[in-house]
Amino acid sequence: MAAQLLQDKVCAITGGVTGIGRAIALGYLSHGAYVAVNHLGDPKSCEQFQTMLEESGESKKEESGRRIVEVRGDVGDPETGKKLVRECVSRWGGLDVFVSNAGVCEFKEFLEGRSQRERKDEEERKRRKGETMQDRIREKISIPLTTLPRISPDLFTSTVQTNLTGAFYTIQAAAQQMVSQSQSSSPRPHAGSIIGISSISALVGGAQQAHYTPTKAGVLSLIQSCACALGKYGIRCNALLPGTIKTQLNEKDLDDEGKRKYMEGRIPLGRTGETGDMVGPAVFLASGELSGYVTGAQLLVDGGLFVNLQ
Ligand code: RM4
Repeated sequence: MAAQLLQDKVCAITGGVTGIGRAIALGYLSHGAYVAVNHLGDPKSCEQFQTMLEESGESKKEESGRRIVEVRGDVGDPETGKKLVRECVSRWGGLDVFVSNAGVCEFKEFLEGRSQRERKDEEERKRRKGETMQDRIREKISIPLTTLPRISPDLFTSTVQTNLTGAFYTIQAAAQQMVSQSQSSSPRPHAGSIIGISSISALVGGAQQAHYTPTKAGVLSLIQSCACALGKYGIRCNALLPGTIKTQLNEKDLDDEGKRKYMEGRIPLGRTGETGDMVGPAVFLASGELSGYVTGAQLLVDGGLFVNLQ
């Protein structure tokens, strides 16, 4: 049996039934932890949680004896984080590790108008149709500014609500519990580890992510301040910065061969990431034995993408 680096640790994770969250939740389970998995509670997420029960073998056990449990709710609702923490305390007696992972990213142009790619495709079509350069230039400047939806106020607000406001509410609820544990007469072996899933996009921009990158920069900054605020209780707060990891968030984006090849070409390790690549770093930051003096840190998990200028 692989080393159980999180034996009987109580862990909670938001957005834990798909992508990076799912991989970390199942990874923690495989290291001997108890895991409370938050998801939105829509039929698809409920189904995805059921497949996690099967995949982990926990479905064979009585519900009360399982090491994994679901907690439904939108992280943008301040009550969801509190509910998630309460479930851990009532079921397993406390909370050791909290992973703020829930996030959304719908690729969208910042402004209306045709994207670079659409213009190129259009150009090519016209060139093949033998249209002159003059015709094409005349065409270019006459394209009405209504074709491609830009980032709407609703999309901006909902992205911030889930990615940043949700992180704030859920991390605050977890910290509240960890502080009260650290001041109780029987404190837990380690005061607690809080992990914020930020992104390489906290450090660099994305032409179709102007609503998204500020939220990831926000999560990184939130974690840095939490490290300052909670250090006196022995609680550690660190950020993981995934690069381009293949998940449901970028499936459509990376389906575009041009875009995928461009990303792969920019990554020194030569491939986009798998969700499993996030498990080791998440176990490292969760374990008081492995990272007991690590707090306020940001760990890129990107195959070298960030540093690769040339
Ligand atoms: C990440 C980063 C990746 C993108 C995903 C959706 O934060 O921006 O490049 O594919 O989000």
